[in-house]
Amino acid sequence: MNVTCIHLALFRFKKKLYIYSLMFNSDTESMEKIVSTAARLTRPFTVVVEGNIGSGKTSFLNHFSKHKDVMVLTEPVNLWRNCNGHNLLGLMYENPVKWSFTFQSYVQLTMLQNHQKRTHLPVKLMERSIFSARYCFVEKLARDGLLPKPSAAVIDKWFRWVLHNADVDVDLVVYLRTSPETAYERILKRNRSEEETISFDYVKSLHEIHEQWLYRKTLWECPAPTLVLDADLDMSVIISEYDKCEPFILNKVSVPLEARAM
Ligand code: 8LK
Repeated sequence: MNVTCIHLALFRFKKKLYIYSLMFNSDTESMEKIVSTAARLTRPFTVVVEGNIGSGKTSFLNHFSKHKDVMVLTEPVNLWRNCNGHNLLGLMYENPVKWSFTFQSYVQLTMLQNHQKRTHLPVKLMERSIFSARYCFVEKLARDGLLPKPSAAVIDKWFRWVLHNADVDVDLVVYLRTSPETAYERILKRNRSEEETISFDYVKSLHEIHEQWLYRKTLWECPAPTLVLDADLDMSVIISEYDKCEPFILNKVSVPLEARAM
């Protein structure tokens, strides 16, 4: 057992001990307080929002960031753009053969940091995850031969190690499902400087990987039940779709095992 495992085991043990001590020692404390303390000490209901580039994740997160019970964690793009002064995102798009491994290693680390972030709020809503990092983006780069096989193997080893040794558990996946055409149109419209080189073909094949993973479920494992939203809808209409899925996100209602588009 290594040091990280011991720390993790010790933390879980202390947590349980504290909850038991509350339950057995307090005659005045109400059950409600015990339950809320236990909830605070355990992981929040964790939702990850997945989808192609340009699928509208930012609008979705902005919508839920107004909710008092939800901690929103956006993709750490600013970190990717400035790793000790280096714009890794820009370098990756400029020269993927040279920089994909560096960029994806950092993405994996920053995603793990987001999974590990604590909150006293009952719900944590993350933009993408360590799962899409490995299953969609690393996969795409490896398939295209832009990430050499030995480099992809190292990222995969790290990923598997993390799954077994850290808490990256997810309770719900929201898949913002767009057509590649709509996603590409939105990418062109937002005009992010690093993304100038993205081609329609790239968006199309990234779409296909998302479909296999989260819609058809023929690729990889899904880390949690999936809610599929029609994210092609216009902004004026999509708000009502967000509202419809609110009870699932706030953990008021469980998602049926095979939930499809709402
Ligand atoms: O999402 C912001 C930009 O970063 C977009 O151009 C796609 C790129 N990106 C990537 O190449 N690999 C990634 C993510 C984003 C997110 C994860 C988890 N992996």
